[in-house]
Amino acid sequence: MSLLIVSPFVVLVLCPGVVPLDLLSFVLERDTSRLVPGVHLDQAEGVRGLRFSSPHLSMSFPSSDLLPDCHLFPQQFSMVVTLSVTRSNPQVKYKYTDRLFCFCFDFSMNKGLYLCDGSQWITMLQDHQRLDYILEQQVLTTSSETNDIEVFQIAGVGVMAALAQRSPASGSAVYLWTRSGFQLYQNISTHGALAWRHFRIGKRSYLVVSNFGGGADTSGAEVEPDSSVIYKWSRKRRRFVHLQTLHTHCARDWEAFSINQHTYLAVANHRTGNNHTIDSLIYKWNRLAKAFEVHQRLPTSGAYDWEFFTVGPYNLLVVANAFDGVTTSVDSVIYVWVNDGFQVFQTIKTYCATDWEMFQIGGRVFLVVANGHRLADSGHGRYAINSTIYELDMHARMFVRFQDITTYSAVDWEFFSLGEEHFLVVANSFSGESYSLNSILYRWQGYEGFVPVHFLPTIGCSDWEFFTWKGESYLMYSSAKAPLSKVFKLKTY
Ligand SMILES: [Ca+2]
Ligand SMILES: [Ca+2]
Ligand SMILES: [Ca+2]
Repeated sequence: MSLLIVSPFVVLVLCPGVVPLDLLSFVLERDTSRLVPGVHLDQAEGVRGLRFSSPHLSMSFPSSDLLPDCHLFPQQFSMVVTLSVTRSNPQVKYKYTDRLFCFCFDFSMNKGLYLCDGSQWITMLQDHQRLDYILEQQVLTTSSETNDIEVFQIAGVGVMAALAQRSPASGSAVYLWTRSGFQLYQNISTHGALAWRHFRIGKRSYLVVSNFGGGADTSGAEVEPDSSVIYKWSRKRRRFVHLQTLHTHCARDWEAFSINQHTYLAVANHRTGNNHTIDSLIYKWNRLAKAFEVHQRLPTSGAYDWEFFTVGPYNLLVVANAFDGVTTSVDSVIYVWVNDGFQVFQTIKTYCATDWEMFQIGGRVFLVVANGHRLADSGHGRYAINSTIYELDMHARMFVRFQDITTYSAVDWEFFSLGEEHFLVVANSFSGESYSLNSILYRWQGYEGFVPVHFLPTIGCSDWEFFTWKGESYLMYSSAKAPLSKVFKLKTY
């Protein structure tokens, strides 16, 4: 994770005579003769401070350089500083001690100011916005049906969305968010794209896409090998350029993560011809070769999704196994990183598992699985089945069932927070008869768990993505059955 100071509005007020400390000194005191670009000294009512007028990449550095014991950064945040104060601030009540405090000004997800005391985030100031209703903001006509969306940000460019599109003729589109919604930015040649993932190595942005090649012939043999392609964001050309091609097998998902400052990618190889019990691979970035190399092979059964997450010092990776060639009732596996590789931590019975989503509420850790369908003895599938939320039992050191939710061939769960409210939206893709059905938005209601609050009609829903931009929150869905995607604005009050 990299720390990037991005807010154009923050004025950090320091008491007279106090020099910038800790995190700020990292970026400000590299060359004390001059301030880094975008930072100006400011004086107001007897106090001197620093004004950040524009973000600058030279102010980024890995947060792990400074905070080895702080594992609790939210996924998105705007700024973390440490302050030395000798008197209490009227707005933010705290006293100076010799302990290291991290402050998080979060303008993206839970607007507010948070204090990390080394073990947890304490809310100091928070915008108490609540979800009112959902507005259709944009109907995006796409060149073909879409299997997956990846929404990400490129510094200095903005919010982008890469759509994994079915048609080999038109390839896949990367859109840029503008005042009038998503506009086509770059078209990338793909064939039967299944999934995109954005990731960073240091300050550089990358995208990886999985292509489903020719599939299999009647004997079940692969016609032409599938491949996944990694693209690098070229700051000069302001577009994605080819970096590396990897041989994959109907890869349904790519996951990116870093452990001990090394970058890894996990691919979910779904099948080779008709064979679903194959290996999925973990790749590691080789800094010298500037390429990914195979690091570990893990046996999977019709793998559909990888989800990486951390709990305290532990690095965990869970695979959604969908099908073993006979049944969809197979074990999905949670792995834990030990020494230099993943070992089995726990197995969980799933039914054509297509997605895992990890989220935290308070100090509680949850995993929710999207179960696609169960095969009956007749060979027909049952699509209205339970998808299950599991909670990590910290004492038993295992995930235990927390709540069952009926879903309809679920293919994706998306968790997000607005103010102090937490939500899950499920992509229901097929009722057993129709692809036109509601995706459902659930709100966290404590003891009751997640309760349905909004019903969103979709057609062949394949993915939901949440994103924020300039203080507004949005949801986007893609369709695997119609050439359209939709962006919704979350109206708050
Ligand atoms: Ca996605
Ligand atoms: Ca997932
Ligand atoms: Ca999603």
